[in-house]
Amino acid sequence: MSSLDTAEPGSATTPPLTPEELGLATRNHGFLLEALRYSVTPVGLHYLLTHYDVPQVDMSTWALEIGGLVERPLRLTMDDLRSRPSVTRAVTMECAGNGRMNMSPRAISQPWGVEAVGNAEWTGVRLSSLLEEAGLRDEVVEVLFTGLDKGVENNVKQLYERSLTLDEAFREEVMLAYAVNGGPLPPQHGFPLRLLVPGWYGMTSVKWLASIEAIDTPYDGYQQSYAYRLRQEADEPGEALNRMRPRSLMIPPGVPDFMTRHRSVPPGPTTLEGRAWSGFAPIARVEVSTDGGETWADAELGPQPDRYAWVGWTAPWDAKPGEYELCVRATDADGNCQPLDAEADWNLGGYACNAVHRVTATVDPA
Ligand SMILES: Nc1nc2c(c(=O)[nH]1)N[C@H]1C(S)=C(S)[C@@H](COP(=O)(O)O)O[C@H]1N2
Ligand SMILES: [Mo]
Repeated sequence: MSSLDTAEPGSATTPPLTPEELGLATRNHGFLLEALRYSVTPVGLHYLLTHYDVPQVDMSTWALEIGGLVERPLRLTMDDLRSRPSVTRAVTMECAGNGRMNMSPRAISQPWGVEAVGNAEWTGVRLSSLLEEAGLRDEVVEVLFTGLDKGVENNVKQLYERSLTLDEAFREEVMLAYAVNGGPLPPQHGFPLRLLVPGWYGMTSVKWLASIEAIDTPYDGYQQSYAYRLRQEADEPGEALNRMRPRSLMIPPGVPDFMTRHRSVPPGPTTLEGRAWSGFAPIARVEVSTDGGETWADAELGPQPDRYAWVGWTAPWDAKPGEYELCVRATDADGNCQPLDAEADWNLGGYACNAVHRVTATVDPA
């Protein structure tokens, strides 16, 4: 059996899509490339990924428990959380499996194209302030976040859980979010409360948060020590995923063919545009190509109001009649860049495939 977003070792295969993958693709959705026009993604257009079922939450009994190796265990209701100082930040979140469909052979899992991303304005409470209030004991090395949702993956029955090291947990931009784009979290995005770790792939931003536990040994549960790791072979431990690699996407110009999404573009001067992000460092450069990646020209970068939000880019294009393969690639300030094709980053789980975005287009005769 396949498992969502966390391909089992040895399950990598080639097309056609399986019925299970199609089933996952209808439960979980990507965002729409034309929605790159909005800096803040409307909530309904934000990508969605849920491993199991969206849990039912009874707000008359729900409270966040903060316990484990702490001086003062806390039990916080939504009113308690909302009465604390709040922070709001625009944050780009992307699934670690984004780009998986471009890898060959591909992992059997949620079959993402390049659309597993969104940039929303999240509001909540700084995680560090709550951890300070609870008081971590000296022996604590990690904090564990447990969601309310349960399921089975590769025969392992589990609650959805992930941990963070103390360095990450105390980063000032890490928050527990109870609102998105000014409204309460919708059920599918983690109502009533989720962890939000800006800069990291989405798997670590645990939805439907029930508890936070301070622990004295690194957490080795399924979603941490088995899933979300880069490996070539099934029997190697692999390397844990964390930050988002740089990626840029373009608003496909012109109009699409219904089935293939191939574009028809009217001739004449136009502007290519889109957005770019990286979890490692600010975006330093975006380049576009109209010839499939043979030659590149620098795009102009827009303002970056929030370090962890994507940045807009534009590039002029004088579209002459003909056939084109439009490409865009981003480089961050650490020098991380996007590979030309997906082969370079092939891995068994189909993670972190940030190959350049390609859009084919026909510029019609005048
Ligand atoms: N409790 C819980 N948290 C979760 C998940 C989940 O299945 N259960 N999915 C994770 C994954 S893999 C991703 S990519 C993001 C997706 O967040 P979104 O659906 O709000 O876009 O949530 C993460 N948090
Ligand atoms: Mo994900």
